[in-house]
Amino acid sequence: MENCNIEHLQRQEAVEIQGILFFKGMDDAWDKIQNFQARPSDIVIATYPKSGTTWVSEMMDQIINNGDEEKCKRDSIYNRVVFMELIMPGFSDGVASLNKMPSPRLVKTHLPVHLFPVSFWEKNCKIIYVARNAKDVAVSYYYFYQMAQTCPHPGTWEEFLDKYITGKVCFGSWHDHVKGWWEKKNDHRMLYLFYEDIQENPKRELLKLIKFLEKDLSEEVIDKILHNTSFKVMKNNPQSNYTTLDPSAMDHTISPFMRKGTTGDWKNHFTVAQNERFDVYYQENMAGSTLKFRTEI
Ligand code: PPS
Repeated sequence: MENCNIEHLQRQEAVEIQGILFFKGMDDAWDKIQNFQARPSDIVIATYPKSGTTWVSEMMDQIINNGDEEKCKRDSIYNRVVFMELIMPGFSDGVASLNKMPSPRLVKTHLPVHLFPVSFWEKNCKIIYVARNAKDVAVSYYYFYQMAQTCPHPGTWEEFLDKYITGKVCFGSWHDHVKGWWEKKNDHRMLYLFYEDIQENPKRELLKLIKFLEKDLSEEVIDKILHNTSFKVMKNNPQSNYTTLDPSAMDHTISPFMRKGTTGDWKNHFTVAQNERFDVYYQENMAGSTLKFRTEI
């Protein structure tokens, strides 16, 4: 991603690819995305938007750099962990950036599992998937749609929630995303984490990540990483809070990227009627799945 004025790219209509909405620009680059050439040492962070991507990305970069905080301040999070499929000419070309990057590369994706480039499976890359409960994601995504000017118009909260429930937001249905990746996890080198678990016990989840990445770090380094990836520290770190992007791309006066960082904020936004409708839809779509979420901790 580039720190430049992108007024010409603001509020474009989403484009539909194989029934799923994406940002304009990705349609023209679709073949390039699908043919992405992975390297065996690539480490992927896969998420549905607003599920803890930046949080876990920062942890991953800190882990592979042995907790060296100065090294981790070398660049903004979006250049350290590159959003592969974000291709918007004049603003971002994730594939081109990754092609130039030395190994080991940290790769961010929001693609649903069935649209993830096959090269990653063929090269047996390590994948970390992070999932967050659907209600908090809805709220976080709504604020993000307002502040991120590359998103289509969010409409009112009621309108946005309706689009979210029916999967008519960028990157498609939350249900399909979390279930799709969950079903894949036993066939592949994948660590499936939950935002709520990280919040409840960050050390326990960080240790899982360290083990998965086959690193051996001292207690002192682990504590340092925990400190540097806390919400408060990341919110005040320009290299992790997205304030290095031009305001024409993200307007933090509308809502900061590092907004609340909590579980249960949905209760401050859902009306009783919206919650009831959401629960009905949720039961229908999650019936039979072994995947369970917590909406409060
Ligand atoms: S994106 O745009 O999809 O990459 O967004 P993503 O990083 O997945 O999600 C952003 C939400 O994660 C919260 N966040 C954190 N929570 C707790 N601790 C830490 N360190 C942290 N870092 C980011 C961020 O505040 C967004 O959630 P909300 O609920 O909007 O605050």
